[in-house]
Amino acid sequence: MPAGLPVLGACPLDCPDGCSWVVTVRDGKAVGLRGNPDHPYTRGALCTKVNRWLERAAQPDRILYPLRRTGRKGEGRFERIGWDEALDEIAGRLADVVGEHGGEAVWPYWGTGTLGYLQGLEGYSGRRFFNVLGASAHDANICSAAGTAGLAAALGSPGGMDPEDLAHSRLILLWGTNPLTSGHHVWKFVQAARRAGAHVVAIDPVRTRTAQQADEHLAPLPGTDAALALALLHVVVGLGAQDEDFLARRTHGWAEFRERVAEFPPDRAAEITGVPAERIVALGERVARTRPTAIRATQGLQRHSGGGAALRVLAAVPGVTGDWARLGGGLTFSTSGHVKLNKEALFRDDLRPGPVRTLSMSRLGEGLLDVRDPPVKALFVIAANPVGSTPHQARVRAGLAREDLFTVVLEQFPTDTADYADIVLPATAQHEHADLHEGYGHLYLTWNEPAVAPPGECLPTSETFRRLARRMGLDEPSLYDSDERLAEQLLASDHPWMAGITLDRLRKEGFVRMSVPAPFLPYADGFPTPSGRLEFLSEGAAEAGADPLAGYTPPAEVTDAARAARYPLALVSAASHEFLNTTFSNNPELRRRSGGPTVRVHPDDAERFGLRDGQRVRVANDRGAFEATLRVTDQVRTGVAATSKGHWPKLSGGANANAVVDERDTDLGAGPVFHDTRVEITAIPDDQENAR
Ligand SMILES: Nc1nc2c(c(=O)[nH]1)N[C@H]1C(S)=C(S)[C@@H](COP(=O)(O)OP(=O)(O)OC[C@H]3O[C@@H](n4cnc5c(=O)[nH]c(N)nc54)[C@H](O)[C@@H]3O)O[C@H]1N2
Ligand SMILES: Nc1nc2c(c(=O)[nH]1)N[C@H]1C(S)=C(S)[C@@H](COP(=O)(O)OP(=O)(O)OC[C@H]3O[C@@H](n4cnc5c(=O)[nH]c(N)nc54)[C@H](O)[C@@H]3O)O[C@H]1N2
Ligand SMILES: [Mo]
Repeated sequence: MPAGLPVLGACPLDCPDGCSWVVTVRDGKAVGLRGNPDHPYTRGALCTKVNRWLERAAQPDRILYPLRRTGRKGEGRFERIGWDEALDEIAGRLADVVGEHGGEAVWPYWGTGTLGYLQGLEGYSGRRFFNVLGASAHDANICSAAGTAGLAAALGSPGGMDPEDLAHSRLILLWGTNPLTSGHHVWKFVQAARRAGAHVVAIDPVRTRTAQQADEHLAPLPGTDAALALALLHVVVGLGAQDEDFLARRTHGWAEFRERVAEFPPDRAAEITGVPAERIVALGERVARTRPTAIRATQGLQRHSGGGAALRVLAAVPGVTGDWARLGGGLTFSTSGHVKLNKEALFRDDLRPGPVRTLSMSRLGEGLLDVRDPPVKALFVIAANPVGSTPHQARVRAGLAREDLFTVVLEQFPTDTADYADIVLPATAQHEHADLHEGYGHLYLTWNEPAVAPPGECLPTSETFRRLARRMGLDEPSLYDSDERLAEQLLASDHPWMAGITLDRLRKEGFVRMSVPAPFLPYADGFPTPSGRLEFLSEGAAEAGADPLAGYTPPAEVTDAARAARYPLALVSAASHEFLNTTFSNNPELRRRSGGPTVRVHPDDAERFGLRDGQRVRVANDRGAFEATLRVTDQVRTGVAATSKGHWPKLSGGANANAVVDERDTDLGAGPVFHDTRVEITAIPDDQENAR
């Protein structure tokens, strides 16, 4: 490490690990960045991507000044303007829109570029400002909504076990999660369990980096996990290995759920999932005899029509085995359910002039093209790149191209989305602003102290909205609270887990573990559901239009037989190793390492469709198409095509995987269905390729 002053900060990215980092500052410049060795989860290591954080922040394509569009929408031609001019124009246009169409015609579209409470999604920086205007509410459902809703139905909260307690597990099911790519710090705890003799199973249609390191890998067809889990329970119950005491005292609806389990013998599940029945029986026997068993499920398997149902059934597994009562047993999805910050005090939704409608982050195309009364007339895109990240790219582009839409994009880089902006405002990067973070894969809060002055005329998002409020002449005093004041309000929580956590302490120590009981058995005293028990049978789910009983919901694009026949492969577009969503995708070195967009298929499927390794192909359906290089490999099971999310469309021939993804909701939580997408793959003829 270079000599200089260490400044403690936090990685802002949308990743469960929420790392604590140390910036080294010399002569006012950030000259080094490393993982905080003292943080129990980060333990000194960052990742392939964030090791290049400072390099990314200093890239020549960084946006440093406010910009005004001079070309057509989408063309990406801009001129530099001053902040005064930018704020005047935005304030004027906003006042017109609100005056003519009402506040709900304004859509503040927050993304996951930073999860900070002060600058980003968690706290919705600027939310107070938009509340005063009466803007539409934004449902940030793009990532984990289905699983969160499914777990809420079953457990009452998505919190689950502390991932660090995986170290105490004897059997770990890594289910629809690829931690060695999407959040590798949990691996230390998996390895600790292994050293103590634990068996690790990956359940994923793709033999990922993680699956390659596991002791065993099962490759179900996408969207069929609930059927697999029900069959594992069928084996458990067949062996009489259910925990009758736990079931009687702690669960609701066991008699009904037991009948549902009986409907899924391994043979039937084998047909649905494509996993051989004897593998299901063997794993079911292992679950039956191994205490404690833990399930690590993250977002992958809930990006399906039945994503909510899948998490309900997965949460039921430790209910049947009684593992919820054991340290190292249960399920972990997102620890954010355990964070007890005073979010109401930060959000101030009471500032709204009245009730407002909610618009869905995963349905931006619909929001801009179809929504009426009032139509969306002003769009603020904050730390998001929806052209690259949101379903049905063609519709997103069509919406953003509307001439009567006023679009402001707060960004660090000239993304495909920024290309549609009327005004682009330059945003600071994490080491240039203050923020407060949780990690959704651990139980620590982390403070991010600004390490250096912002480059050019970049401003923190919080400051941008203070200036805009002033420009609009808004007199609500809380719009002008400083970042420190906001952090203090957020930390002022009377929940016992927040006891003793102050801004002073966070600043001094960098991070603080929430004061959860030790050992941490989150549902030791019951579940936060209406019945106080784990609910196999849930009235809340029934009210949301789902099956009252936890069960299997097939993927919609499979149930539609005509569609499945027309588009023979199920496309999974999961986390890429080199990018974080579309963040880092414009870093030259990481782009080079990614090898550009690829799509992997099994040798049998390649033969079936007459495709060869290394060929340029078109991955398409009736919504659109993207181009990729074909990789023929048995890492992918038959019937599946695997690509990765995150490529910038404009650096990849104009489209990425979201060109083919539908704007359709999951069963619970109204999340997106990224991995529930049927496609066909055809070779791009060589002459066409040469002509390009
Ligand atoms: N390097 C890197 N890290 C990231 C991200 C990134 O883009 N790059 N993204 C971050 C974000 S925003 C998130 S939400 C998380 C997401 O990280 P994960 O939760 O790991 O989610 P995915 O990468 O979407 O999918 C994980 C695995 O699920 C598999 N999968 C897909 N469908 C199914 C299914 O139906 N059943 C089963 N069993 N498996 C299935 C995929 O093949 C994939 O290997 O990672 C975060 N970390
Ligand atoms: N096909 C497919 N698509 C997916 C997924 C998938 O599995 N498959 N996963 C989805 C998931 S899990 C998620 S979370 C979404 C994420 O989708 P988005 O929320 O749109 O995230 P990104 O694409 O990373 O874009 C974030 C942008 O924020 C900018 N940014 C970073 N920090 C700041 C800041 O401090 N201030 C401002 N103003 N800007 C900042 C970055 O430069 C970047 O351009 O993508 C989804 N898209
Ligand atoms: Mo995400």
